Amino acid sequence: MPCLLQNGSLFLGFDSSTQSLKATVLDANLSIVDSETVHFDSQLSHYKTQDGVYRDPSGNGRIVSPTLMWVEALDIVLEKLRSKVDFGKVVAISGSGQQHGSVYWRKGSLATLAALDPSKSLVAQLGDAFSTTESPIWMDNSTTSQCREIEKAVGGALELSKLTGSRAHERYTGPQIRKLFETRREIYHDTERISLVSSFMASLFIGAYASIDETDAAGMNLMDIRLRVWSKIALESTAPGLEEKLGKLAPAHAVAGLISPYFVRRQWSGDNPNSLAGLTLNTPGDLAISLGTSDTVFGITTELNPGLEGHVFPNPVDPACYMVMLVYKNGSLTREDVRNQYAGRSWEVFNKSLEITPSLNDGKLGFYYKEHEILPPMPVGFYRYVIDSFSSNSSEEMKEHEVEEFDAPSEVRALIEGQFLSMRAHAERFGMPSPPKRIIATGGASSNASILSAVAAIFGCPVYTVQRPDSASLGAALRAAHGWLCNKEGGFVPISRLYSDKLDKTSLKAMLAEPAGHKELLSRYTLLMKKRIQIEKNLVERYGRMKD
Ligand code: ADP
Ligand code: XUL
Repeated sequence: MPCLLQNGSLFLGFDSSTQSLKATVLDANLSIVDSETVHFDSQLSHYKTQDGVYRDPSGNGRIVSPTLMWVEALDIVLEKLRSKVDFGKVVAISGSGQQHGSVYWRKGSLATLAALDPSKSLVAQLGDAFSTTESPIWMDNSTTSQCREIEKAVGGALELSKLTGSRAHERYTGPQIRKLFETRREIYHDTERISLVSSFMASLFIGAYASIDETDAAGMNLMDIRLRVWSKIALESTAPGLEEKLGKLAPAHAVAGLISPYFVRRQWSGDNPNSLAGLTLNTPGDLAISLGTSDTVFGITTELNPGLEGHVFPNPVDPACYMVMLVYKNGSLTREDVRNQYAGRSWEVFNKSLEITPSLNDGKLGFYYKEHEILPPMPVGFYRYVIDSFSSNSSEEMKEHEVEEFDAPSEVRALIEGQFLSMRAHAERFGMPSPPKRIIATGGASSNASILSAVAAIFGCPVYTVQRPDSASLGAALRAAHGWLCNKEGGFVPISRLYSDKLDKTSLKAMLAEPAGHKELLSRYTLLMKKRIQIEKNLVERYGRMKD
């Protein structure tokens, strides 16, 4: 393709996610030339994480990751890349981090960052750089009281959502900072700068504190979503003296600094926003489903309409519109748990179970919350129901009874159907396209064709995938190229100019994975979805964490 990008140049994208650090290298034709992964549990086993995290054994919901592990992962991935990629050709770098996670730099660390010695590893030089060595991450659920305090201080949950794009959520960085201030004040005061995972990783590249990007900042409950500046009232409701610890915000399309004469670094962002870029999502009828450690559903919109459910973020690649998203904590790790219990620890057996059980599962509905769920806000627990009058044409007439357990294959189908019925119901309620024109699936589990076939049947639309399931690092590499182009042209240019009518010649091309299921089945799923939502409402009333 005639290159807007300089021939021979390379663009590097990273994704520091829950379970691994991934890297993707794109050439000037936007073809993938290399990709590397460092898996935390297995390749950095001395940190003794499970799924990349530490879960507090007391059951208080505290979930953190060792900050230094992310640093060491970067050392390793750069080593791996160095053996295959000519770093001299890399002209731009960008990256993503798991959203919401935070890093606390000790006083004096700016000087350490500025004096990093390239002949030594990063991990050898940053051992003392953090005021707390453990970073709270998006899976954490230990800040419920801080969430309620912050909501109360700004005038209620809906007010906070209108102000920042979301009501207060335990994993959001503002409530996490408030908890640190309330419970470990000396650490808060010893902190010079608070980074998100994205700006933290960027800081390692530029040897200075990188600004927090506006899109990722929307996952903190601290930024005014309309004005894209820190909100004074949200800051004051969180902790004193916070603004100076956060530094300035940077627009998502800004180039934040030079790494060396060769490298231009583009603003880093959250993993879901970068996935939106990597999936080239630019049509309002498109919906993306990411099946990674978390499950997320996201799309784009031109209207700003925040409510109590879901989240609104600035669109990282188009300043004129927004990204809307739903997030599930019970994603891949819960599927692994059910696979281990009911499918002999094997994806093959898991998929076989989906093949041998009928669509709609004979009215067996399951709710599997291995972790505290975000959507709906439910504590840990598994619930199973059988619909008695399953052939009825009205969900109100369908009656259900609770059971202890299903047969093993039905457990698998109940888990998979349950997740996508829930996604469809909440996505419709949130005003996302229904039915979508198409779904683009990404994340580790999007490589599973049996799961994608259930998605196509339940949503009633075709499902597409991209070449590699790690769209966050791919999107980061694309954004690196976009940053380079904006820099060259001296201002913002739409990202689609990079690929416009040549998308099918690039590694970003979406490929049809599953055609839409048939119409009659879709209408039965619609009834089952309504029934599921009624049962879910009852469960939330009985056990839920947030009843408003
Ligand atoms: P993250 O980026 O959040 O760390 P990934 O997108 O890399 O996560 O996804 C990792 C998950 O992918 C694993 O936890 C695993 O359960 C899931 N996965 C990998 N292969 C399959 C498969 N064939 N079927 C279902 N899930 C899979
Ligand atoms: C998004 C969220 C998760 C993390 C996973 O709000 O909490 O999707 O970004 O890395």
